[in-house]
Amino acid sequence: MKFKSMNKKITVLTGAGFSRASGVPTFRGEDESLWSKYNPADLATPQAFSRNPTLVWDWYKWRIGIVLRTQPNQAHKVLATLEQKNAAISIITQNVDNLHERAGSSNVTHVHGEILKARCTKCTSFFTWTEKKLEKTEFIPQCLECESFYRPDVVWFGESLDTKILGKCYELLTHTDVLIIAGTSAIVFPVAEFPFLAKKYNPSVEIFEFNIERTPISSMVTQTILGPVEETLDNFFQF
Ligand code: BJW
Ligand code: ZN
Repeated sequence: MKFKSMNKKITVLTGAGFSRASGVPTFRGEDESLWSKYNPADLATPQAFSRNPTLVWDWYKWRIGIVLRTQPNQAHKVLATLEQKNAAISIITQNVDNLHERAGSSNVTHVHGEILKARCTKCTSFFTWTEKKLEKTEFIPQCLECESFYRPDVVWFGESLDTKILGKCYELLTHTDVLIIAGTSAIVFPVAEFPFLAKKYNPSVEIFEFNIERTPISSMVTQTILGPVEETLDNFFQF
């Protein structure tokens, strides 16, 4: 199928499958996925961090290393090219990597935070991870201003999403002509509600899902395009 992007507002919602071809592990599904090897309750909750910050930071440092050393794939590049060609495109990503930005997309909203950023658990201090900093940081990173621990600047289970960021998402979702949902299992709330919200506000919104398998939202979208998104997205748009 060839989709003409001219004069249409496009919102793209991406998930872990979008970065899979770049070597960033997904959370669910395949044997190598994070939650088939690790328990999220031990690593991705505020309680896990209070109990064992060293364990949590060791796991995040491993994942930060993967993100620092990887490159955007063809799917990231397709979205950046669309923007270059003046398509009205906005990206909402659940991904904590920065691969959309590194491919050249500028309108990117991170709903679950950014793994390359760390923020102080007490004050407003934060920093960005680099390869050098990762190499030098042996223990839990600690704030120079107030001596508290830093934590990864991501959204853990049981934590609320930033209200300003959610507001931006609602604005995009309720004013879009086309919603592309790619590489997400669509089971984590509140993001899992986004396609329903878009359809509620605009019943004629066109929703295209890109995934290697069907998901809980497949029955409500206009069309599901099955296959690896790094291959199928390129063919979808008429440049
Ligand atoms: C390909 C491909 C290829 C592979 N091409 N496709 C209502 C009901 C029930 C529970 C809740 C509820 N409301 C809230 C909750 C609790 C919870 C939740 O939703 N739990 C569910 C598991 C049921 N939600 C929360 O806690 C959220 N907070 C919240 O709602 O606050 C208010 C509240 C709190 C408590 C109670 C009630 C209200 C916060 C959620 C934070 C999620 N955090 C994580 C970790 C981020 C940090 C980090 O990276 O470490 O975010 S979990 C993880 O899942 C990560 C992801 O962003 C998120 C979504 O995953 P995603 O992107 O969909 O990836 P996968 O791996 O699941 O799927 C990959 C897909 O790609 C698959 O479909 C593959 O087929 C496909 N694929 N290769 C195309 N090449
Ligand atoms: Zn501090």
